[in-house]
Amino acid sequence: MSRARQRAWAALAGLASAVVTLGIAEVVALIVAPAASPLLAVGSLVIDLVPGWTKDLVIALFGTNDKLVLIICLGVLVAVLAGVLGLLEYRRPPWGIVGLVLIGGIATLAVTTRAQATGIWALPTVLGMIGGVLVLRLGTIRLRAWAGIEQAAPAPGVAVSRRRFLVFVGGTGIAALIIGIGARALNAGTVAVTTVRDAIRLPKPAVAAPPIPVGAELDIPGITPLVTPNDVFYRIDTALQVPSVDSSTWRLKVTGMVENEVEISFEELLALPLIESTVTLMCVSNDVGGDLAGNAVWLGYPIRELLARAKPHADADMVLSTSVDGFTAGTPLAVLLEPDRDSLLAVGMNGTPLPLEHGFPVRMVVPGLYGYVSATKWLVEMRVTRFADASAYWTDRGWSPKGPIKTESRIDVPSDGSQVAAGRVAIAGVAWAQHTGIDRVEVRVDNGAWEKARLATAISVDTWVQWVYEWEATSGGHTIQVRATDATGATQRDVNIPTVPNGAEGWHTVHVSVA
Ligand SMILES: Nc1nc2c(c(=O)[nH]1)N[C@H]1C(S)=C(S)[C@@H](COP(=O)(O)O)O[C@H]1N2
Ligand SMILES: [Mo]
Repeated sequence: MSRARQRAWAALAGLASAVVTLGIAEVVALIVAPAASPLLAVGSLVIDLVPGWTKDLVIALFGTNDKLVLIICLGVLVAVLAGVLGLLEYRRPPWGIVGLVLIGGIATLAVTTRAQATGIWALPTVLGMIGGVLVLRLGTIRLRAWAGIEQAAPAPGVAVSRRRFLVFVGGTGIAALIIGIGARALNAGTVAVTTVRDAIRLPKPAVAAPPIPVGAELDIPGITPLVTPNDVFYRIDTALQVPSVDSSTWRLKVTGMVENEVEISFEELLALPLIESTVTLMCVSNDVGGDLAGNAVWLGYPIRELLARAKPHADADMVLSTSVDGFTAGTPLAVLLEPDRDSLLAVGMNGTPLPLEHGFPVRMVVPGLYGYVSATKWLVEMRVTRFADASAYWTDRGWSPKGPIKTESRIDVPSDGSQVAAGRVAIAGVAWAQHTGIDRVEVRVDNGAWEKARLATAISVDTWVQWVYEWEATSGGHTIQVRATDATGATQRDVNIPTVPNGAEGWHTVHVSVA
């Protein structure tokens, strides 16, 4: 093979390694944080670093295409550098790899010094670089074998070693290109919607949530916080990638068995009198003692008001809500119409627009019903229909069509398997009977008598309530159990019912050893 040809193929191996680096980085960024893409970070760094006159010149020459020009320039730069690294690694290993790691290091710096970056933002670039190094090394080894510089014994024929090189470099390069472009497009969408979300100023509620009552939050280390901060709020959905829905083009349609179909934009929704309500959201997949539950102050428009405009037919009994990603939930129409239940088209969560993962721009929140039958995120349509005629996502997969939340109680402290010192120990946790309210929580130790726990003040019947029982712990191993009684007088039963098909039931039990 001629020298020129060898150089061209070496440059191609370099290019494949660069594409693999960036492709892996984009895919990892999807999971870690879309803004942690090295392409984006280096591009932004260039914008920050180039002297003012270059920027002015580019804008003067290309106008609003300035970003496109930057991206093309970056692409050309990446391609040239990649070719040079390929050549270097081919002629003088390991200098190509050293160069790649150096450039990757600079990109890592660019990513981790961006606003809001955390250490984990380095991951996409670092993992991408590892992939790139592998491709660069293996690609150039195969090229040397093909050119007859490096011979394995016994040497394969030229045709075989050529095919090995082309399949490896071509295959990894093309696969990474396709996957990388897809991931980049998704990342770009998320970053754009994040910008839109950051610019939103939520209106003041027409009816504010009453202040958290005094004595609602017990001062006990390790107990579940009364209101769950957004960043630790549990997340359950079927979306591999969080949908990016632009609130400025979002519309909600009310369709089906209604007299008037209704369509509403985000701006129109924000202009309506919004109410605030604190509601505990709960997943049907929550095991006894599990943590798939959270409590937030939601801002939204009552669903019954929107339905009143649409005027549902008398024989309808279900609202099938649909998410932009195709998820559906079937909610009893009667529940949504109840005048004293704050079923909301929520736009705000604990004082901010809904986080992307929690359904931005609009989701449903229905007090008293499990999320799978009521809490549709990224909501786009509400179709009024009948349970006899329609079924929702999880109903099609074996879960009950209806999902009222079951009464539960949970021991937060002491945790299962922990060690505590003898003497006064606070056994504490939360209990909930959404939209009914908790009347009593009882604790028993080692199958002894049930003792009444002290209930904190509840925010409302739609939220969990904290409780505590002061226990005189004696040394040895102990079993602690809890049960709650709701406001109708129904006590949690001593059963062991799994989550499928309509929610787990049983007494939460923990074992502790007292020193
Ligand atoms: N679009 C969409 N909405 C959804 C789901 C989903 O998979 N997709 N899951 C539901 C379920 S099962 C629950 S428990 C709640 C969880 O809401 P969260 O992730 O905000 O806690 O969202 C509901 N809304
Ligand atoms: Mo759920």
